[in-house]
Amino acid sequence: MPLLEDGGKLAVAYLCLGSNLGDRMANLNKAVALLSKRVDIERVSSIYETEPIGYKEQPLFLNMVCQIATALNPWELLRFVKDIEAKMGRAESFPNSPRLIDIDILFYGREVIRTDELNIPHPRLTERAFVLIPLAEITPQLTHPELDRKISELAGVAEGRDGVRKWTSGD
Ligand code: PH2
Ligand code: MG
Ligand code: MG
Repeated sequence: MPLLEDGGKLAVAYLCLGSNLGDRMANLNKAVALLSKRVDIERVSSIYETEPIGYKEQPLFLNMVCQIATALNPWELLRFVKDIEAKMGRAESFPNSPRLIDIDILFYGREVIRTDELNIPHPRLTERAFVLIPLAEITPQLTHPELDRKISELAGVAEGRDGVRKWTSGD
């Protein structure tokens, strides 16, 4: 099942990283460093401080997105990011605590994969300003393969945009 055309060509994928526990900035940096061991980090967005979506009773997140190039297929990429989450969580967390790091696959080329294990494009990304705003910063012209709408368009109309603010470590 070669998803990579012509054998060795790298796929471009987008990841969203989030942290709302501990030294959030250090957690994002560590995740990027661990990712870079097996994938090429091509672009990174600014870091944004974002209000929690879904479960409101938790601290503010730092979120960012990365564009990567990878020889891993989507299932290998999922395994790889889950291993990084586990490695970081095990070292610095305790049972039932919020996760220090969340790494979600947003897009993998223009693949559409809907299985229990793997859902690409990320099914909730179109509702999430904390994903769309950083993504629009690095790839505004990218189109969603199922909706054929540009990320810049989706980001422009996303709910909760005022809950997503650029963050600098001095804040
Ligand atoms: N992740 C969630 C649920 N809610 N809210 C923000 N602002 N940022 C996140 O990364 C986030 C969230 C589940 O993974
Ligand atoms: Mg998530
Ligand atoms: Mg996740």
